[in-house]
Amino acid sequence: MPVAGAMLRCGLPLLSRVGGGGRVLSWPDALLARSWSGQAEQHSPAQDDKPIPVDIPVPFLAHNCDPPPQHTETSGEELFRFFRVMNVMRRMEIASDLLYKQGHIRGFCHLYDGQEAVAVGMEAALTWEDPLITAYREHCNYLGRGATVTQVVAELLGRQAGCSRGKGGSMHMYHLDHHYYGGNGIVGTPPPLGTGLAYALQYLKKPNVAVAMYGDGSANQGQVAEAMNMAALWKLPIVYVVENNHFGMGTSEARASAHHGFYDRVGYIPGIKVDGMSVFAVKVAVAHAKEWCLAGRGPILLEMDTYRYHGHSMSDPGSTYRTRDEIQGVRRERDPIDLVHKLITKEGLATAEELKALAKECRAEVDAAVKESEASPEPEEAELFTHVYRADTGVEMFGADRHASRLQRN
Ligand SMILES: Cc1ncc(C[n+]2csc(CCOP(=O)(O)OP(=O)(O)O)c2C)c(N)n1
Ligand SMILES: [Mg+2]
Repeated sequence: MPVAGAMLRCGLPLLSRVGGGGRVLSWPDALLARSWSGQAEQHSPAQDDKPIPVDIPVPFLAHNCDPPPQHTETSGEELFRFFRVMNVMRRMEIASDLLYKQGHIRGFCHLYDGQEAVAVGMEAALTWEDPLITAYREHCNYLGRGATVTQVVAELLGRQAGCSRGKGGSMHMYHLDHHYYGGNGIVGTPPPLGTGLAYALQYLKKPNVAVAMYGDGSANQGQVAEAMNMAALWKLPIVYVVENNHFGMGTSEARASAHHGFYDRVGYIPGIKVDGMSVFAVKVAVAHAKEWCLAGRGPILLEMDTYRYHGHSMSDPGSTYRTRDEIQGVRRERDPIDLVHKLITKEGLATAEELKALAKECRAEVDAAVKESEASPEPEEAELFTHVYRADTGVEMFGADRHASRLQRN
């Protein structure tokens, strides 16, 4: 099959950060820039871009707005890209799990495997000019904003090649140039901080939308409601994305939330419930929500129905408050990578064998990044107090309680 063969020969690095001429690209563009380079003879964009119809079988549920369409189009290029990116994300999380269990990663570490379609589908509908903020389960969101696997894994290992030079660890990933605001360990903070990002967009008259992510467990916090009130009052361009993976640590949504459902709980803010295991449903819903906000209609809420395969964090085996059957059932019936796999084979773009080889390539890519991270040195002792505060504000805080300030000396 010529298209599949050409695609499978694209064994190129997965994520690049900035395209030619320093233009900031969204990751699909960036990925394309890398994937197409040098591939012209093997690869026919015309063939790969042929539209492929996709049905979204799980109905969108809408509250106070029209639902997005139940069908969309994709292309061979997009399908292979989704397949590769989600595979790399999953392998990276599995590798991190192993490194943690071997004692090489310490401290907090929250894995994202199972939820990949949310990060990937969102980025397919956004650009890196649309600010994104999330909580602590963030490794894959950071990848989606253009980071490399090495930047993530080395950070988890506390090495200089990490995105915070090994001094932050999990939950402290940030990419100012790509409008990625982390990485926040305090539950419920992305909605108020994201509302500030949306306020800035409105104030600066930018044609963009802010996206603030939080979980089903965080949704009951007061600060979430306060932020939404302000966003609705001022018609701020913000998409609140609640990743409903059905548990906050070991507490099920049924035990924590008086109202079942998150998309329809804020009377005055429209919302849509989305199959968060389908990268296509997520992409369509986020595109719909972005359009809503850019039309000046104010905030909108998307509930992503998703599932995490690992426990809450590394200290949670994840199987005491849910059954192994439940986890296996989701893997079997709703796995986000499987969905894309099925479409690729159904369309005859590649065989199962070829996709297995492609997945193996993604695994090798992650293994190489782990090796590179392990080879990177730990931060120098002299770096212990650098990058704690931003240096160029003109003000220096000092004292044990950091309450005193003085003008910075040059
Ligand atoms: C203000 C605050 N309270 C409690 C915690 C401890 N905590 C960390 S994660 C978490 C559960 C949050 O669950 P959810 O919002 O559903 O996100 P998920 O972990 O499922 O992605 C809690 C209670 C915290 N980090 N911050
Ligand atoms: Mg949750």
